[in-house]
Amino acid sequence: MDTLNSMQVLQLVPEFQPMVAEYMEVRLRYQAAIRLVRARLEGLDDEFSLRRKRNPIHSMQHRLKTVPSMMEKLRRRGLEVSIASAVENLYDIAGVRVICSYIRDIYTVADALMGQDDIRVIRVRDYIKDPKPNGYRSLHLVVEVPVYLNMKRMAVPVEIQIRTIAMDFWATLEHTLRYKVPERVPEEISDELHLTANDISALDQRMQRIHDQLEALTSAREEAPPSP
Ligand code: 0O2
Repeated sequence: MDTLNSMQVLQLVPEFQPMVAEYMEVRLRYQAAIRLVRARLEGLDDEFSLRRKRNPIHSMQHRLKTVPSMMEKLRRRGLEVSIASAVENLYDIAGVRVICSYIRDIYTVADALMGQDDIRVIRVRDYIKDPKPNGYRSLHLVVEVPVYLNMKRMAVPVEIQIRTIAMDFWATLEHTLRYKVPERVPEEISDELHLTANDISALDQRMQRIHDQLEALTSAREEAPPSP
């Protein structure tokens, strides 16, 4: 059976029904913001590819937070549970995830995006330099981007998570594992999971070193004068 989309869930739960029309309107601006962020990131990737002959971005995903998930977050934080309150208080209604090949690519992509003068940086959380206690690593940015609707410009927040393929592998599995166990994960299992996050981080660093060594070799070869 197909899973229900966010609008279908809204229509089924009586509590959420008054929110339907309001959400339809609000969704437009977040969809437009996601399109803009993706286009900017694709542009950066193309430019890097032309100049450096490789793509820093391996892949991208995006999602709009579902209404039940927005309402649950507002409830958890003790805030008013409404679409207006979600728009006012949540930065992650629109989310883009960028998967990079190497750790340094994460910062190259983030700096280039944050350097665009119509993009306002609201928040940077570097869970790579300071991983979460469970070992989670990613660079999280919240940026505000300009969106035009009804001939009016508005600034719309988008949460961008940037991580390597290896960090994404860990976060994806950890997320599904956590949902399998509704109660607290036993300590020895969370300790083991934390160790795997450290292993993955070490792997990322080794891959970066290998990449740097190969780049140095290639550029030395390109700069060497032709043999007589
Ligand atoms: P979903 O469906 O993934 O979006 P904020 O409300 O943004 O001010 P929050 O939510 O604590 O505060 O922000 P944070 O910690 O910067 O980022 C939250 C998001 O990061 C989560 O979204 C996850 O996507 C991801 N994340 C954070 N910690 C972990 C973790 O330990 N493991 C995994 N796998 N992902 C993590 P949501 O809201 O959970 O849902």
